[in-house]
Order: sequence, then structure tokens, then C-alpha cells
Amino acid sequence: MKKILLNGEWSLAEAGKEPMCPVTVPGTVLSGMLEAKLIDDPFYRTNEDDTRALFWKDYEFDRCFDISEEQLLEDKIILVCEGLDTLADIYINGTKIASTNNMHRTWKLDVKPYVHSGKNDIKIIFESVLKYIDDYKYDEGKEAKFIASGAMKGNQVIRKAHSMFGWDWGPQTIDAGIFRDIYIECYSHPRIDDVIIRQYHGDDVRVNVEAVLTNVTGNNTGEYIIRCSIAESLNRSNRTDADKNDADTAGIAHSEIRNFIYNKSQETYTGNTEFTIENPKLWWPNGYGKQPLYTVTAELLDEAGNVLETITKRIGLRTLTVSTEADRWGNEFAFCVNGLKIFTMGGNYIPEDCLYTRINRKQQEFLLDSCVKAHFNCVRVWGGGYYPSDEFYDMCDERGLIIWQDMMYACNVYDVTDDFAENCRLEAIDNVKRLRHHAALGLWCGNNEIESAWDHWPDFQKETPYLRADYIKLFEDVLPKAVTQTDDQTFYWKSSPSSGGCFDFPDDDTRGDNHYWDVWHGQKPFTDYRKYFFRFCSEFGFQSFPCLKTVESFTEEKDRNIFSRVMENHQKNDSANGKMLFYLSENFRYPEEFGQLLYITQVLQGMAIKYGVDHWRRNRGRCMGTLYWQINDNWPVASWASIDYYNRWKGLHYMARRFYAPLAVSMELDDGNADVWLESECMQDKKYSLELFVKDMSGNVLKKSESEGTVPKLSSSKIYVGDIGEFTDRKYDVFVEAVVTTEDGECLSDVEILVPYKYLELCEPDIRVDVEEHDDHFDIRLTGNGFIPFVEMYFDDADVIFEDNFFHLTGTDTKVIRLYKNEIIRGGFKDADDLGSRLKIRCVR
Ligand code: BMA
Repeated sequence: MKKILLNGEWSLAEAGKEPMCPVTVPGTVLSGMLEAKLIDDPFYRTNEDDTRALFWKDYEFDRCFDISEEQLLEDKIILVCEGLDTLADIYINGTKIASTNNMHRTWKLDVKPYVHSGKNDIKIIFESVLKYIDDYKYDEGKEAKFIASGAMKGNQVIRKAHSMFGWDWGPQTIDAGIFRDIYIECYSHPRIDDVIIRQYHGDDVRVNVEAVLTNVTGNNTGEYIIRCSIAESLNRSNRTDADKNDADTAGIAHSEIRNFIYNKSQETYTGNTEFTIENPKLWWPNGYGKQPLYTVTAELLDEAGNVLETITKRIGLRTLTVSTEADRWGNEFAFCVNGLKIFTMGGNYIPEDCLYTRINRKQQEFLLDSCVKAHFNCVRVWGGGYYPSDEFYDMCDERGLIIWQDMMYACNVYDVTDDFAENCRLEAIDNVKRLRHHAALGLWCGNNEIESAWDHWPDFQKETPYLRADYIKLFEDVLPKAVTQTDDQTFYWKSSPSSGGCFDFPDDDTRGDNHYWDVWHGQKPFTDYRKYFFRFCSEFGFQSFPCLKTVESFTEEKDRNIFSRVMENHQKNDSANGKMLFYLSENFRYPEEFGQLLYITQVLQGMAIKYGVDHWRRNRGRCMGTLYWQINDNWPVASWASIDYYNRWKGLHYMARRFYAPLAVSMELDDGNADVWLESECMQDKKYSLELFVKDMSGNVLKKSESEGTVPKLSSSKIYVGDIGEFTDRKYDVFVEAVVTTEDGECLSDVEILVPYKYLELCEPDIRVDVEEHDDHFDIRLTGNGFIPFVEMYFDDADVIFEDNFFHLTGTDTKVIRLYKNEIIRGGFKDADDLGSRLKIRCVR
């Protein structure tokens, strides 16, 4: 097979006009115009408005390409477009060959009749989606009134990422273009259309891997051979050096060849082969074991032994499903990996940039590494965005991040015409075929929040019942059929949240998953989390502002007030700035300056999410997972994200690194007692010793209790009840600290207070800082003078990931925070003195 790559330089024009600039494909209207400096940064101040206005026009992408005489002789000449956003008319040498209407699909178009040898022209005209949704003719009575928060009316009538039309964290930057690879394939031989891989795990010593090759079609004469093999994958980019050596010596463990003879007279062909892998190396999610991978290769050879086509699928040997077994609380909802039920810890993922062609490997690597650093074992790809690239899933396989994969539908009412349903069906098949073999794929989910919305969101109740029936048609018939027929190995869940479908109490907390938003949208206090014992909480969140450097990237000095027009433009959730101030007033004193206000919202965000996670981890068994809303941003904005658009970790991400740790300590104050809990996702029992202190604000120990024990693997238990009743009349002046030291020397701690932080009589903080430089890291030694809550270290002119941040100093002992040199992301340091002089520290007081 010969491939003619059509990526690279195209010319971009308003449709029917002279070219305005070149555009590098994969590229879009925005990426081209930005590169040519025809527009300003869409994220600066209120430039969103000008950016949106660009998309009332149609745009034209154009380029030439060569086809040789030899290529022209091939039976098949197929144009493959892996991502066209969205309403595209494709012309070859002036003839319109197709119109496409779904950015989530791969388009394969026969162009043989339209090409000639020598120079050819391809032109793609992208019709304005704003005009399209504005002019859209709804069927009688089926014009939905509901508009998802922050989005535009009609965003759901077109198969384009909903959040490109805005969301309650994202701007309406729309965009259009060729956002993934585009190429032409020329061939005459038969093709392997599909390789389906199934695994059969009998016992620990053997796994059978079945490869099914389907629809091998072709009309050329001749005999062909299909060769299939499986080998241990040597691509272990995320391993330590020790692991790498291990892998290198292991070499290729299993390689077997199966030959199939393709009989030229057959129209299509389906063949399968099975490999037995002795002593399989099982794939585990992050925190539970390693992530060995195997590669299945299918090759098509001609009689002379020339390889005509190679298809590889990298897999992990594991069983991975969701257990919904009945138990004493109802039905559990737990990821079950190799027979082990795990407590899922992670967050929700949205597209990493409004300009999809800017989402690259490096950025995704940073994000997914950040998830691993915070001990995630799962990422939910949320349904209002897009299906990420193959590389994204490869990286999740390598890192042990289970993927909860929504289909791309969220918070919307769909008019499911026959054409729309067919478009959705084909989109599902395309993506399921592309992704189903991934080790990390944990479940398919039909949509985000739509079953729940039809069940009880007030605005949905005003819509016509015909549209409610359409929900059932699309999400309980068309999509589940398309997905399960294409992938019979992966768990399918109809909606999130759901109890299993059919509007059967989708928010029931005795079964299925839940989204919980009363803390935040409902302005309930953090303590409200403790009222709920969800089986799996797949969404809950709390907003914060990004840090000052990020705010500076989109503001002028005069905008730096949270109620300015520019700051409010970068806040897409109605009245959310007020909500942050409300929670601030409940917990902290009023900050004196803008940067402090941004900081304290990050503290609040971390406190809120920790409150929920600690509670649900304590109830391990009843609850089996938490995915907070949301991991990342697609532009610089106030949002629920724990990592901002510029990859800066907010306080929440550091706190997640502690509260999602395999072994975590947490406390609950209750009726004069301090209950201390240990939550374990460790694969071994661990001996520990506990010290429980009551201290005054200067860090003097007023009371100390000690205990020790063993925390069983994969468990959660209350390890101590400390009596603190005697301190109720000193409540403004004391705090409680639990310090757990494990048999392997790991030290964990948690702090609780008896009154809101705003009422504490915190002393004037005095922190001594010493910095030491070592080969691959700096050690930052902080010595305080008492209780100094939520210490944040930062630089105005550098970005780094500290080993820990937003922590408490609780006395006069020295705390050492490591900064690895490979975690300095922007702006380096000459030496320890340089680092020390540029380091800035903030704390609550
Ligand atoms: C949930 C999500 C998103 C939204 C978030 C915050 O509903 O599914 O739609 O951004 O809450 O409101």
C-alpha cells in the first residue's frame, strides 16, 4: 500500500476569496490565522467575542498533490480524513466528491474517478456552523428550549464537540478545519479491515489471546498470507531504569505465526487465531502493579513474501470490568481488575485546548504524568468534548490510568432523526474500533447527565415527550447496540449518572454512579458530603481561580479585580465568583489583595474536594470510587480544574497527591472526639504507629496520644478515637494533628481545627528557608514558628512541581520539600541561593 500524506502546508481563505494565509495541516482556521498573525490571541481579555464572530463565515482549505502513473494504476485510491471539523464539502480537481457532517468520524472516500497523474488539487470548504445552527429547521414541535450552561442554542444539532460552542468553563471559540491527519491510500491488494482481540483468562499461569481478522476484502488475483504474532512490547517509556533493564533482558517472550490463505475468489474473509501465553505478565492500574504490554501484529503478505500491510495493536493482559453485584446496600459499582475490586481515584478530563491542533503529545504526557503523580488510577473522558488521539490512550495504557470513556453527548436534548441516529451509530463504530483494544479502557458510557436531566431537571420537564422518547432511541437502543456489537469485552453503562437506564431513578445512591453538586452549585457546606454514601461518585467539584501568573496572561493591570468585565468573561459559570466569596466568608477572613484572593480560593477548592474524598474513602466497600470534576482547562479561566491551562498545579492537585495516596490518613471531629482513619489501596498489610497531638498556635504540645497497629491491605478503618473534649473552651487557640509513620518509614499527617480558620488566633508567621542543591534536586528546608496553615511556595518567574505544596507547618520542626530538577518546567535556577532568593511563600495568616 502506498500512502500520499496530505498534511503540511495548505492555503486558507474565506470561501470564494483570495487566500489569506498558509495553514499547517493538521490545522484549523484559528491555528492558521494565529500563525499568520491575522488575529490576536483568542484568550486575551474579551477577544473571545471577535473569535466567535469569525465563524459566521465559510472557509476554504486548498492544496495540490501529486499522483504518479503507477499509483494511478492501483484499484483503490482512497482519501482518508481522520478529523474534519465539521461541515465539509470536499472537492478534487473542482468536482465535489463528498460532504461530511461529523468531526468525530473518520471519512474514507473513493477518489479514483476524480484524480489524474501529475498535479491534482484538493479543496475543502467548511460551512459556517453558526449559520447552520441558526438556520436549522427543527421538526414540528421538536425545537428544544434547553441550552447547556455556557453553550449556544443548537450546539447539539451538529456532531461537533459541544464545548466548542462554549461550556460553563469554556469559551465559544467554535473553530473549523482539518484537525487530524489527512492522506490518500493507493492499493490493489486485499486489506485487513479489522483486528478484534479478545482475552480469555483461565488462571494465573495462562491467558489465551484470540485475534479475529475481519473483512479481508479485495478483488485482485493472487494468493495472500496473513501472519499474526504476539510479542511482549518493548515500548515501556514510563518505566524506571530498573524496569527497563528487566524488560530488555526479557526480550520477546511469545511470537507465533499463523498463516491464512486468502482465496481470491472470496468476497470477504474472517479468520481467527488464538495464542496461549504461559506465565502472562498482567497489566494493573497505577498503584496496584506494573503495566506490561504486548503487541499483536497482523501482516498481509503476497505469495513472494512481501509485506503489503501491517496492523499492530498494543494490548495489556488483564480482565477489567465493573462489578454491579448486589450487596447489603444495594448494588456495588466497582472497577474489578484481574478479579480485584479497586477504589477508583481520579478526575474528569476535558479537551486540553480550544484549538484542538495545539493538543500535542508533550502536553498530554504532562497532564497524564501529573495524574500519576497525584496517584490517580482513572481518568474519565467527559462526553461534551472529543475522542482524544490514539497517543492519549497509549499513554494511559503505559501509566495504568483506567479510562472511563463517555460517548460524546452531554447535557443536551437531541432530535434523533433517522439521519442523526445513523451518523451517531457510525461515529460510535469508528471510535470503538479505534479504541477497544486498549489495556486502559475500563468502560463505555452513553452520555453525560442526560438520563438524569430527563428524569428530574426542571427545564427538561418542559420539553416535548417526543424528545424524551428520542433519548431512549439513541441512548438505550442505537448506541448500546453499536458499541456492544463492536466491542463485546468492555462494560457498557448507559449514562452518567445512572442506575442502569430507562429513567429508573438515575440518581439512586444505592446503585450505579452519582454526580453530586450540592456543595458548589447548591452552596451547601463541605460537611454535606458526609451525608451521602454513593456507590461511586463520578463527578463533584469546586471552583477556584488560577494563580496570578495565569490571570496576568489574559488581563491588563486594570482588569485584575474578580468583578471586572475581563475577569467575568473568564468565568463561565453563572454567579460563581459570588459562590467562591460565599465559601470564603464561611471559612477565611477577607483577603487584602488580589493575589491572596486567588490563592485562598485554591485552598477552599482543595479543602472541599478533600472533604468528599476522605469521606468516601473511609466508606470503602460501600463507595468504590471518586472522580472529581475536573482535571484540566481548555483556556485560562476560573474553573473546577486542579491543573490550569498553562499546566500549573493548583492547590487541589497537590492536595490530591496526599488524599489520593495509596495510604492516606484522615480525621473526623465529632462530639469531643477526634476519629483517626487510615485508608489503604496498598496491596500489602502495613504496620504503623500513630501520634495524635493537640497543639496550641505556637506549636506547643498540649496533649499527645500514641497507638500502633496494622492496616489491612485494600481497606479503610478507624484506627483511633482521641478525646479532645477538654479543649472545647480553647477552640480558637488549638488544632489537632495526626501523624502516622508506617513500617517503611513513610510519614503521613492530617490536621483538623475546632472552629473555622477565620476564627483561629494564628500567630504572625515567621518561616526560615534554607535551600540545598544536590545533583538532581534542591531541598527546600522550611522552619516555622507554630501553626502555619496552607503554605504555598511559588515563583513569579518560574514554574515547577514541588514534591509537596499547600501543606501545613505545625510547629518549629523543619519540613524538607524536594524540588527535582526535571520538574522545573519554566525558568531555571543558577544555584541554591538563586532559588532561595526567588522563592515566594504565602500562607493563610
Ligand atoms: C457537570 C459536568 C459539566 C459541567 C460541570 C460543572 O455537570 O458534566 O457539564 O461543566 O458539571 O457544572
